[in-house]
Amino acid sequence: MSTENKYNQYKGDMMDRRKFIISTGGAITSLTLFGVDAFAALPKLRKKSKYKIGFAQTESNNPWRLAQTKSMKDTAAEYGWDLVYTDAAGSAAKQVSDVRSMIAQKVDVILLAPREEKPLAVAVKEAKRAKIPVFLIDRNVDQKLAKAGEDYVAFVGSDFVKEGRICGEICAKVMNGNAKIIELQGTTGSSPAIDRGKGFKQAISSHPGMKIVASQSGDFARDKGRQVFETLYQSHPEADLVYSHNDEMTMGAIAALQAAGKVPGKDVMLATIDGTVDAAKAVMSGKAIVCVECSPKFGPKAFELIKRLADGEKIPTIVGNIDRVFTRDNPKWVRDKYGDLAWKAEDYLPEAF
Ligand code: GYE
Repeated sequence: MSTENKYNQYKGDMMDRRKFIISTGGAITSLTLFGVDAFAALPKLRKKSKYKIGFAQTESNNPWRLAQTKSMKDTAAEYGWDLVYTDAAGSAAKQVSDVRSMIAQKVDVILLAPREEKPLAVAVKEAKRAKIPVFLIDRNVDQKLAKAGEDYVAFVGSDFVKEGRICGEICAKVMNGNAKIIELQGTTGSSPAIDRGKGFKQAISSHPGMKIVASQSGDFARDKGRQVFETLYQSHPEADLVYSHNDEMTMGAIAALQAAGKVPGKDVMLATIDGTVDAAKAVMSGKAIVCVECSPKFGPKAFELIKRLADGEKIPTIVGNIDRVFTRDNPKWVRDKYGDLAWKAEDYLPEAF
C-alpha cells in the first residue's frame, strides 16, 4: 500500500474506532476488546540536553545499509548524543530482541528500520508500552498491526510505490510498451519489496505488451540477486528487461548477464532503485536505463525530528523523502514528466554512496 493510502486507511480506521467508542458509550470493558494500549497516547519525550538513542539496523551487507548507519553515527556524534547501535544480521527475530534490549537499557528514543512488515510490529508495541517513542526509519510495519501516530510516532522514508511506478513508466516508454520482464524482488515481507512491486505493476498495467515473465526475491543482496537472476534467465532467455528492487541486485544481474556473454543495456535493459555509486556508473555507461533514488542518509532528519518531538511539536505520521530520477542524458520527456527531480546520473555521482 502506498504511504498515502496507508495514511488514508489510518485516518479511516481512526474514524471507525471513534465511532465505536461513541456507539459503546466509551465503555471500558468494550475497549479492552482492542487492548487498552491501542488507545493510550503516544509516549512523550522529556526535554534534555543529551539523549540515548537506539538505532536498530537490519543488516550490514550492502552499501545502502552502511551509508545509513554512517549517517546515524555521524549525526549522533555531531549532536553529542549517545547511540546504542544494533545490527540484526538479516534476522527479523534478532531485530525484535535487539529492540527488547534497547527497552531494557532504557534508551530515550528508538529509531527502527524494520526488516519485515509483520514481525517487527510486536517490537513497536512493546516499546510503546515501555513509554519509549519509536520512529520507523526507511521501512514500515504492517498498518493492520501497528499504526503511525498511535503505536509509533512516524514513518520516515520514501514512497516506494512511487519509486516502482517511475521505474515502470520509464521502462514502458523506453521499451515502446513491449518487454519480457524479470523482476528481482527485495526481501520478502519488507515494505519496499511489497510497494516497489505494486508501483511497477500499476505503471505497466496500461501496457499489455509489458509482461513480467518471472519474479523472485534476491533479498536486496548482490550475490543472491546474481544467483537468482542467473536461474531465472536460464529458464527465460527471452527476457529483455530486468526490474530490480535495488541497485545491489541489479549489479548482481549485470554480472550474470556478462558471464552469459550478454551486453547489459543492449541485449537486456535494466531499471533499478537506490542511487549507489555503482548504479550511477551503470546508468552513465548505458548499462541501466534508469535509477530512482532512495537516499539512506537519514541521520539529520531523524535527529531533527527527535528535537521537535521533545519540543512538543506535533509530528506528521509520514515524513517523506523526495526521490530523484537518474538517466544518462536526462531527455526532455523525462524532464517534462519529473521536473526538478530529473537528473543526469553524472551530475548526481558526487553525492552517490
Ligand atoms: O532500497 C535497499 C536496502 O529499506 C529502502 O533496503 C530500504 C531498502 C533499500 O537494503 O537497498
